[in-house]
Amino acid sequence: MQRLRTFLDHHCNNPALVSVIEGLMVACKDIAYKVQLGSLAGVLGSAEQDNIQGERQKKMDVIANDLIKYSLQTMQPVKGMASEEEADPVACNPDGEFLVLFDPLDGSSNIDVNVTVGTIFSILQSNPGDDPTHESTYLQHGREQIAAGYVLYGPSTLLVLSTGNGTHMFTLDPRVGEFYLQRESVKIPATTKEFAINMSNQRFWLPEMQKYVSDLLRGEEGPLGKRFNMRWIASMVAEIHRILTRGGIFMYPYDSREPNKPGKLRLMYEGNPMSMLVEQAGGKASTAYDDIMDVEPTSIHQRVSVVMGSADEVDTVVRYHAS
Ligand code: AHM
Ligand code: MG
Repeated sequence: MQRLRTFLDHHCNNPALVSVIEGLMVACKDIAYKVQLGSLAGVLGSAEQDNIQGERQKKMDVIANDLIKYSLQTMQPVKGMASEEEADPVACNPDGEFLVLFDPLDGSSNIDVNVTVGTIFSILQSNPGDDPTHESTYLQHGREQIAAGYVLYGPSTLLVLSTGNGTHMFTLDPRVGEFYLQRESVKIPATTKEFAINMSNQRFWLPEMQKYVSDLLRGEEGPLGKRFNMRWIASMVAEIHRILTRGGIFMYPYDSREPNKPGKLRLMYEGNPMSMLVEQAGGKASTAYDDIMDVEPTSIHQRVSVVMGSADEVDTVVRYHAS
């Protein structure tokens, strides 16, 4: 079995980047340990405060955010960071070369019911002269990411990573504290019969999305000609992990409740890194109109409509929106 470090030494020709990924994994192993202890570590429940998005934070959102933040602040190659849980970007080493954006605990509304949660991260190259405290420094397109990944805290703790050369999965052996290669260059099947969407929001979607989902629910008798199965975990990391493992389509689309905030998910902490992982595995990631990684970022906390997974099914959704 190949250790993460050995794999990265062979696959990533950038020692500074490898050291950042390894440093992030130290923080993530700590998060995994606390998540596993749950109530025994006193980490479940609400933090009784809201984040910048106006969402109630869980205790573990704050703990995970602080663990990653403090770890990034000690890394020499990191110039600055932006977090879903922080109002403003945070400066690290002024001579650093990377910017790290992260969702410290995606799916945290599930934590009290012991369902899989995860940390999502995106790594960008900083430009000389960039001010790491300024939002504009971080506003690069998804295509400019030099690495993206997530760590899944489920029955096993997994790292799923891309440095632009395929998407690879690693499993943590908690007995020795090492990640080992589980699957190299995963491939998402192009076709699928499994979809994931929060159906309770149906009346708020665009008419095109309502039509697609209603056609899909008609099964073999509908225009899509096949019977679909539905899954909704309410934890994007877990849904995307299922899709990377066996295919599927995940959608959190445009929503009329938030005309200026397309959908719920965040472009920089969720949309872009997950799009890189999905595309590097042969899948597609779209807003329903454009590739997510081509969306022009205008704010670090901006939202984006998300349709990603098996390539043919994403194409079908895009076709519904083109007509
Ligand atoms: P979070 O980052 O605050 O946890 O929010 C994102 C999560 C995603 O993981 C998941 O797909 C979605 O919110 C679930 O939303 P819903 O509450 O509509 O089921
Ligand atoms: Mg999230």
